[in-house]
Amino acid sequence: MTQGTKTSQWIGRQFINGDWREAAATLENRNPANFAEVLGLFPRGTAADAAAAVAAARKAFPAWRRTSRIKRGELFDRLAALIRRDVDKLAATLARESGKIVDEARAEVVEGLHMVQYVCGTARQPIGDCVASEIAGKDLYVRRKPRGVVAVITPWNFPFAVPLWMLGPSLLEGNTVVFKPSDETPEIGTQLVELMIEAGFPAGTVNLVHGLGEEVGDALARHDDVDVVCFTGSYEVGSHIRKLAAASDHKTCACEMGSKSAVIVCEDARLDLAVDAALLSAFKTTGQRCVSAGRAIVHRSLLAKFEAELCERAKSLVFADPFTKGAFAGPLINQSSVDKVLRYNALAREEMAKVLLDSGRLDDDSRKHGYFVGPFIYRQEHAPGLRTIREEVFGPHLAVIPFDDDEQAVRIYNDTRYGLSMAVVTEDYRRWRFYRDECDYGMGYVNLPCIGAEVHLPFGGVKRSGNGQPSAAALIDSVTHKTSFTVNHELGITMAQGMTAGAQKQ
Ligand code: UN1
Repeated sequence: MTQGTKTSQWIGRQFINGDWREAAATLENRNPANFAEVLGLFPRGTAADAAAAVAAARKAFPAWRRTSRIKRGELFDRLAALIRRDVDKLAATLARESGKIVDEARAEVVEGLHMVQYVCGTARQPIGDCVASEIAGKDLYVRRKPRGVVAVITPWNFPFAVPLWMLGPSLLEGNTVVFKPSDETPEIGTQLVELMIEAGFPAGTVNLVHGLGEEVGDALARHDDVDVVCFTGSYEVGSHIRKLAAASDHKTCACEMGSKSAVIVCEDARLDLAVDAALLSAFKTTGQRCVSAGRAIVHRSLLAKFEAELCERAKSLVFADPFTKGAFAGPLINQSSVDKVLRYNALAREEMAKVLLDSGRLDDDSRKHGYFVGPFIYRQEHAPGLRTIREEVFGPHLAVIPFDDDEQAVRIYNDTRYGLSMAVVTEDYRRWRFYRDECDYGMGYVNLPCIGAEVHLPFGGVKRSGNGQPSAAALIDSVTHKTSFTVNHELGITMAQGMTAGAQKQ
């Protein structure tokens, strides 16, 4: 498609109670690599649509939770086959509307597939424990039960894998769901639901509502018949959702929010590996992973070499249309992201940083219609009160912060209100153990970037990065309730804790 062309190829619909529904109003879905291109129109859902979807999910819940867990799991097996069939189509949609380069978009589809495979395998795993009682004639069981209706509110930067991190465990455990994809990536969300329908998920178990966070997202978080809200996105929105959810007595949230993740380069680090780790962590996905590194915390003895190599390599990275061969990353998602990143780049200068590389807005002929911004790298000595080395930017903006000893590196690392992902580059097993234990994070890495987690691990952070309810494999804990169940096999009653059963006949 040539730049400047305006088309409306795709008309999205909502899926409620087993029916595709048109919406009264629509929103445009634009290509971030060429904002003149309208990829399609999709529904601007309302609070009433959200309520209808919650009612459908509630209605479907009793039959779904009574369905055999193995049968529920088998639907995920079918879904896996459909994702494999459509992997190229899904990757293309994802790349087009999120701006993620197509090779990475494919990796994300594969990550979603891995989650589906994990969920399918988990169907045959125990749903609880059998534990001993003080009384020989009693059996004690711990059993997970579904919570009910789960609202799944997901971001544009991982619009296929993150929904599956949440939809998978929720549905497997017997919950029903209302899924609200980001308004930046409605089409891939719709394609995922289409595949789920084709796989055979019954009407009402999966409902899809599109629209704006402040309209549909808020309505779901507020709705009294939603039991769990699963959210991934910014700290500001996550904290707003948690407050809305707290107004009802029973509702819980699993929130994965912002970060100021870091790669720590120790004095014994292999320089080539450290530079690779920093480049991937800071600039892959144009710095728009929630785990992207905004900081490289580097031992002073390596500083000059590290900075020179890092900038040299960063200059050669290609930020281009997602379908360009050899591209390393694509555009930012929208104009407000561009404004935010450029504002933080300027703020680094105001905070007296030494700017090492400022690629700025990339607006040559091939990129002037897209939201392209290149790497910004600066050296900043750690000091109290500096904003750029503490706040999340969500773009290709990297501070190099020198340190002199490991204790200081840990203090620098922990000096932000976030705690999501941390990588340490070292050859010394005593050293990485120290960082492992002293840094605040949800995902830790040694001799790797701080991005690239696998689905069978818990994914979530501490401080402002999360509320202690990680997703991916660990989401099962958030969407189930652990119940105890005690069965007496004796003819009379013997109480635990040595309590006498006074009411009984002697
Ligand atoms: C996100 O950063 O928003 O760990 C999700 C990773 C990916 C998921 C990232 N598996 O980088």
